[in-house]
Amino acid sequence: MRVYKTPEIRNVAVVGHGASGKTSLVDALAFVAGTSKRHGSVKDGTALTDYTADEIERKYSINLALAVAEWMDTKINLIDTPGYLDFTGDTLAGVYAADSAVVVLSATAGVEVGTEKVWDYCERRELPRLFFVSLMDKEHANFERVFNQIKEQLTPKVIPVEIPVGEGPEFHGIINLFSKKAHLYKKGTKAGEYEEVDVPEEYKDRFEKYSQELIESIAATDDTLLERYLGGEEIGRDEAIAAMKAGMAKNEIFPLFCGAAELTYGTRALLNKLVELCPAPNERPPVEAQKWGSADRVTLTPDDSGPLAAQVFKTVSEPHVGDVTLFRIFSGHVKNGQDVWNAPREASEKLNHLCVALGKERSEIPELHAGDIGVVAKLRDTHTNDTLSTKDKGLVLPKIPFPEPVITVAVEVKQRGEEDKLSTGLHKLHEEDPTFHHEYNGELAQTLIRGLGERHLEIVVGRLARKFGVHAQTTKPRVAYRETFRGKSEGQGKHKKQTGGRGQYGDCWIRIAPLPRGSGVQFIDEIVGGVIPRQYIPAVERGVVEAAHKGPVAGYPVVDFKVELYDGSYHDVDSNEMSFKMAGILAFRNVSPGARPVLLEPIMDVEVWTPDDYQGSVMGDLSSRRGHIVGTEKDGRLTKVKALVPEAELDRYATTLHSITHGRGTYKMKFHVYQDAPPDVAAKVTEARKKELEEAKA
Ligand SMILES: Nc1nc2c(ncn2[C@@H]2O[C@H](COP(=O)(O)OP(=O)(O)OP(=O)(O)O)[C@@H](O)[C@H]2O)c(=O)[nH]1
Ligand SMILES: [Mg+2]
Repeated sequence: MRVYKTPEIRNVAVVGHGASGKTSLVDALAFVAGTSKRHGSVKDGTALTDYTADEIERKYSINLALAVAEWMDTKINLIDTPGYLDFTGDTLAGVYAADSAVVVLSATAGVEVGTEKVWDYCERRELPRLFFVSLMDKEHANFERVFNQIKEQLTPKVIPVEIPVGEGPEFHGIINLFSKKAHLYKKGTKAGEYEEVDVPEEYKDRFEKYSQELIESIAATDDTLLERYLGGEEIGRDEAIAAMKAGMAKNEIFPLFCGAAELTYGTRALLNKLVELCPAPNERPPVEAQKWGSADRVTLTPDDSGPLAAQVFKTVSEPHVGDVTLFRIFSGHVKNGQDVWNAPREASEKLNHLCVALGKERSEIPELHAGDIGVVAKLRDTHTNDTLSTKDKGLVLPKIPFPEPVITVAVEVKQRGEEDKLSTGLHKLHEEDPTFHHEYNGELAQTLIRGLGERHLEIVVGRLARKFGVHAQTTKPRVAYRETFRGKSEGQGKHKKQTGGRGQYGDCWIRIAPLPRGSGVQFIDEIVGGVIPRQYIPAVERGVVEAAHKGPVAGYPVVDFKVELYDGSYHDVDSNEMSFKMAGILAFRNVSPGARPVLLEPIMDVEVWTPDDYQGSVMGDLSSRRGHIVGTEKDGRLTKVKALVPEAELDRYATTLHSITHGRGTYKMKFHVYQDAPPDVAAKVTEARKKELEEAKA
């Protein structure tokens, strides 16, 4: 592959709902352009950008992946992104690396949840976009319906540039409104070849209607053009294309194309338009970066002579290769073998074997110009969302705002002794995928993993086995219950041992009383007359505090109470700190059961955003989880439901919400307060805990 200059580059993210045909489209575009020598297919596991073992097995995209279509002396960098919301972090990364996007829709399913999601991502970046309605050959395909859905649900500024000839199994051609010609495809077309004919008689009316709409929409984006159009002047093809490109750059117009990627129908016209309508990197607004080590900001344009700033938007770890880094150059240029600098990590890196990627194939390239996308393996300390610059001009680009995890599960190794391998593996996986998080929770004695959905975490566990040889299984995360007291109680703790030589003696009397929520543990020394010598009092406190880690109800930490130490006795020879600490432990154990101990459960503050249609089901479900609805309010197109729900009832809530709202609902939750658990819940938790502690002993 040759080296392309900045104006000859198009960075295009291919986005859309799951199974809308993105990967098939990317494969077809690269093949029809001749850059890829083989027409692959998702079904056979040979698609260019679905090449990992997980993807081949499951037949859907999990990772963002790159391909190239060289067309009209232009390099189109195609960024294939996953449609499933569990992998939406990669989709967002793709959008941030791109200068424009193709929004792919299925001709049978139309606008879906995932389409709305990627539309929002593109809006954030104000990316110029075009629509491609694929799968036009599928039974029940309906171009008009999809067009209307886009108009109503995404943008009124959508305008068809092509209309299909036939739909479903009859689909065999496309009328282009710019060229005023029809392209007819023969069965068995290999690489999008067509016969060009005049618009068929029976399509004349539709053609006229759509052509009229198209030219009016284009004219509406430009005042002088509009004037000429209204004055009855003809607007030429090149002029119309230029105006459309300018309108797209301002997000004032979104052209609509159609085809059947798998059959390669409609791919040539789309390639033409990606070159003609999508911006080169230098036609996009500049970006701001921060000078490392100072508060100064610099404005960067994709200029070869500018300071180097390249953003790592994806890291893949490949068997036998290690980490492969995908980056987009926002300013400056790089040469094969060049040294670069990762300022925040103070890491010097060498770009050995600088490459461009065509699916899993990588080919070495001598240099990459500003705005281009490249791939390099074996960087030592560079991860997703880092910026590569040079040592004399350390720069940091704004980070890609990856989504926060929505689901948490616990993970444990199947074989004892693999805990270290587990933690190393999880750490590596997080560096690869910033939407995946992990932590060890000492209190729960569990490793928790968080991600964007059950499918996401399932893939993570699979990768652990495949890449790091750690076989793990997921379990329910434990709940961090607490205990406290409702009443008062007092009594003694006495530790006395007489063994051979020197004995042990400590004796104390304490009073336990409840405190308001959030007060913690207070220890009050009320000893008078030296019945316990000063130096032993802190030891008693340590004993009490230690014993309170395991409460009388079910062995959970006890909170919000005070302990008054009011009496005791000592022995001149046998008393020491250890003995008084023991006395404190015993005192707590003796006295605490009498102070009406209760179990506290964590209550979460939950906010759910749902379309109105599902509001009733969402609220019903929250109530069935012992939730208390606090209120509802309108939030744009959605309704926000606020509720307080016990954490114990929220296990895998993301999955339920997804199914109740058909993927449209989202939620956030954070810890709110500890509250008395109802007696039946407390009884169950106590029972379960008893078993757990017994098992741990065994
Ligand atoms: N009939 C028909 N089927 C197609 C066409 N394009 C893709 N398909 C099939 O539709 C399914 C989904 O295609 P993909 O290309 O994997 O869709 P995707 O958008 O990449 O899906 P995700 O990666 O899950 O987001 C596969 O079974 C394809 O074989 C087409 O033009 N016509
Ligand atoms: Mg795909």
